[in-house]
Amino acid sequence: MSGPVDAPLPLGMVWNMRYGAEAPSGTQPPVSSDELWKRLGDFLDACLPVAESAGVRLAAHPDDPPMPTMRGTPRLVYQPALYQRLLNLRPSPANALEFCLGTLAEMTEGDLYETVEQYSRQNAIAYVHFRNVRGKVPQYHEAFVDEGDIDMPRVLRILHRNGFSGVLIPDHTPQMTCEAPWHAGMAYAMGYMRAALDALPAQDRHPPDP
Ligand SMILES: [Mn+2]
Repeated sequence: MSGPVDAPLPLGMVWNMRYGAEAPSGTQPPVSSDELWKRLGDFLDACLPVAESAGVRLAAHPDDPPMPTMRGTPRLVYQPALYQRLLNLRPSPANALEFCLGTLAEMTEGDLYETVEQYSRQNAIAYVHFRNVRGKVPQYHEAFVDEGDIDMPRVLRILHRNGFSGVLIPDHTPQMTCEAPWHAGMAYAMGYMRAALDALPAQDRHPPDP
């Protein structure tokens, strides 16, 4: 692959965000995957003790789109198994996952339902990005919540069976042609989520926290 996908990031930018307004011209030097994982370890060493003492869970989103590299920069979590590497790097209740179903479904390896099983059984999911897609990298489309490749009620059944009691939030959806293109898509997803939760078999439901 070549072109803009491989163009290195300018200094002072991280993806589409500028963090250094006074940065000189030029591009960021390359960094290895091992170095990036080492930096993540350093970050977690600094943040986890504070999070643990404050009762906060750090929740890592997978890299979206889940490619091994983007613009010459390696990415951390671009296959489902790499979530386990992140958890194993610094095991802690505060080192948890922002479990983005859409991004996980875009990944080329693994079975999505086994992935939900694996991480919910470990109580590693802090919260869920509830969205759907069709296809996998590099060819995929973001879809409405009920028209993608993921069987969303099946995901909910696994989460409930494993006692997940965290939050589901809608993630990006296609925009509709109306006066509130973004909010209409969100409302559609929210209504779907409410109905899907109501439709869960009673025996799968986790009792509410005391
Ligand atoms: Mn997401």
